Amino acid sequence: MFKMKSNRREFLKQSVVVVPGISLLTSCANNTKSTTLKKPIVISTWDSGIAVNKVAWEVLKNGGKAIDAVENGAISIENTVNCCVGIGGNPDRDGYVTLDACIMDEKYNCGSVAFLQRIKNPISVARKVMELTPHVMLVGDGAYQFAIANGFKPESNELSDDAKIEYKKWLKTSEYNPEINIEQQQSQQSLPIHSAPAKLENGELNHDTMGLVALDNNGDLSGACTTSGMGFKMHGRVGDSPIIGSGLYVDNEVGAATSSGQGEEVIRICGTHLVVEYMRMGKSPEDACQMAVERLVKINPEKAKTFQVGFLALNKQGEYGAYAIQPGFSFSVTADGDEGGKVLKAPSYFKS
Ligand code: SD4
Repeated sequence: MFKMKSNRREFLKQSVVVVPGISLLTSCANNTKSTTLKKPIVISTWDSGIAVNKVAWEVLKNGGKAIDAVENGAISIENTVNCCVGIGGNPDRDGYVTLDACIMDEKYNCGSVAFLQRIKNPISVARKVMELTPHVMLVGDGAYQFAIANGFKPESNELSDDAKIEYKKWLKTSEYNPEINIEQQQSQQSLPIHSAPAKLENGELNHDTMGLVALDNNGDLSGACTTSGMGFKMHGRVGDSPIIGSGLYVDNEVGAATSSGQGEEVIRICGTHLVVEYMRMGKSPEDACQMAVERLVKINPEKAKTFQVGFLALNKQGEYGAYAIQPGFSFSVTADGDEGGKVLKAPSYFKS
């Protein structure tokens, strides 16, 4: 699925049917925003979410809990080799794959791991942090030790074949020298600090995090977010994905939201918490996502042209929506009555 990334981009270019609001990418449905109560339902980032939703749906359709659905969905993609989630993902500048993940249930319980290496299912470690510790977040070696102590197997830190190829290519063109203080250089030039290129060598945006949120039959919301982060980031860099309120937020009274894209930008506005708060004020999921994007753009409209952030939200009524800064952010929806799932294209602030 992720391996066919360039084909997927082609598919996205060729298959978009533009309708008001959200553009439909598959033939499964023709409305853009749900208006009636839909449950159970699971929505997730990108077209790769279709396969993830399918796994989550197995839990939801049998009356299972949203928290189990989102964890199982996230595990399923962590178990595949792809650019952006799990130990097969693209490494950081120094050649290490470092993973970020978080999970949140219907009772504000949350768990998170960041800068975790050599563990296949960071989302399950995050769940264990949530369930077994008094803490919310464990990072680096501490997270790794905790994982091992809880029965997770240490994996090799050898890069996947795909990641080796990508890393080699990146090293060639980046001429990366670990001695260079990139942050300082950038601040001297008054440029925004990017810890990784916003675009890859082939022009594709440097992301594809898996974030998913679900509403179960019982009416409870939960969410999960998992990623290997921005490819070729600085060693030690942590993005928005494991940060509760940035990459993921769930408020069972109101709704849930997740994000994908340039994590630094999401963090500075506590993006998904903001989306949920807009929904609390009565905004629809899509409007809430749009308002969060507009908040980001307002900070620096010129800089906003250079990066992608997409938000995805689901409210307590089973209504969903998304909005991104740049075109190209897609998401997957699987719901009662639409079990096969559909891929939708999010509207965006910039149109091209
Ligand atoms: C990050 N938000 O590490 C993540 C990157 C991402 O798809 O979205 N990847 O900043």
